[in-house]
Amino acid sequence: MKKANVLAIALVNAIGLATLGLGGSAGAISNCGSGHFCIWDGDNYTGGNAAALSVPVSSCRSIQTDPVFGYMDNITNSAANASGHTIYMFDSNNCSGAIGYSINDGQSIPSLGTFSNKMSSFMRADAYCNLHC
Ligand SMILES: [Ca+2]
Repeated sequence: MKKANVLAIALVNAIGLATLGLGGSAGAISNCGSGHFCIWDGDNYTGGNAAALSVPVSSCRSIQTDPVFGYMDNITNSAANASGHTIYMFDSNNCSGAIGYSINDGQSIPSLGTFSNKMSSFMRADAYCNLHC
C-alpha cells in the first residue's frame, strides 16, 4: 500500500498537470484522486505547478522540506480535498503556529484569498487536535 502510494505520487509528479487535469473549477474535485489532497499554484485549479499529495494519518506533512514537492512551498492558490478527512493548512513548516486555512473533505477552494502563496505544511484536523485541541 505504501509503495503504491509512493509510485502514484511519483507518476503524478512526472506527468504533472495532465494527471491532475485542468478542466476548470467544475473538475477540481473529480480530478483529485481519492485519498489525496490536491493543490495548484494558480487560482481556479490552474497554473504551471500542481501536486496530488498523500495525507499522513497522524503526522504533519511539510511541503517546504519535501524532496519531491518542495516546489509547491508558498505558491499554493487553490486546493481540492479528496482525502476523506478535514485538513488544516499552515504558513509555517511542521504545522506550527496558527491554522492558516481549513478545508473539508470533498471541498474545493478556487482561491485561498489571504492565505494564497503561504501554505508550507498540512495535517489531518483530527490528528492535529489529538495533539493540540
Ligand atoms: Ca509559508
